[in-house]
Amino acid sequence: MSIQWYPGHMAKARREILENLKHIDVVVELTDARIPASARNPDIPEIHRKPHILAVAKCDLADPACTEIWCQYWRQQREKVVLLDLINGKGINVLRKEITKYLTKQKREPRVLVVGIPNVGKSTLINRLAGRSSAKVGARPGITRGKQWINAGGFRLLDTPGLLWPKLEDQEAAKRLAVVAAIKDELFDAEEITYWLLEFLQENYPKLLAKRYGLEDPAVETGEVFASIGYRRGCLAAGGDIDRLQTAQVILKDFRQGLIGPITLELPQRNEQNEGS
Ligand SMILES: Nc1nc2c(ncn2[C@@H]2O[C@H](COP(=O)(O)OP(=O)(O)OP(=O)(O)O)[C@@H](O)[C@H]2O)c(=O)[nH]1
Ligand SMILES: [Mg+2]
Repeated sequence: MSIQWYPGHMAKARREILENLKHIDVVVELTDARIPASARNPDIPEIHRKPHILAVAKCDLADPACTEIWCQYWRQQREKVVLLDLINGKGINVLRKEITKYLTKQKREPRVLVVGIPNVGKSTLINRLAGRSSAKVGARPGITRGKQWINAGGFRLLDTPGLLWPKLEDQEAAKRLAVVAAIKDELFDAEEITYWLLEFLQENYPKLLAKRYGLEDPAVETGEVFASIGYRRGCLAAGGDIDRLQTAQVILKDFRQGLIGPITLELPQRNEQNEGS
């Protein structure tokens, strides 16, 4: 099954971002700490020609040891990086300071563009920077549909709809995007994605998986892990079998809320890690 999502509002948002870019003083590119690479570069290379800050949201949901590896990698790449936990407001003041460093004195109010994939936290970040709830926020992708300027006292912020790529060439990345809810749930097979996630957790986070679901042996076949979670969580269909869709939804929801534990789904590729070192 191939995962793709590029509705009309994304194509329009991309065009509008390009049109507005000449008026922008600083770009804040938001990525997700659980999938720092797959969540980046939403098909607008032009944003890198502006003063650029990489803001990393959802650090509270990511594995701190992996975040440290990513930070080392970004340092090698000479990226300006700010780590954020937008739920608890961590990193906001650091980001505000970094933004204002780039803002030179000029007649008009400086303008800051916030870009990133759907559901990564752009509107939440803007509300935090503005100190009030001006932008609509939600746990589903595709909440922001059109661009919106918001005053943050000292500069203006442009909130934009989440962008993906016209074609998701890398289907492994597409799976990670589906797991973190950057892609609408209706557009992929929840059971297939959950199997993929369980295999990853069995290999990389077996203890967290076993603890969350009371599994005696997290190394058994993935189908068995899936079924025992379904039974334990009471996801039952008629006839006493597990309800497979409901089981998948429970696991995805647990992951997205951080209930399995702090987990990162990818590290820098080895060739990326060696670059510049
Ligand atoms: N745990 C955690 N949740 C976050 C963080 N930042 C944002 N969220 C949650 O992520 C969800 C999406 O946030 P939004 O601000 O609506 O995301 P967006 O990027 O504007 O999404 P679209 O407008 O759909 O593209 C909301 O449920 C937020 O509460 C964070 O740092 N940590
Ligand atoms: Mg939004």
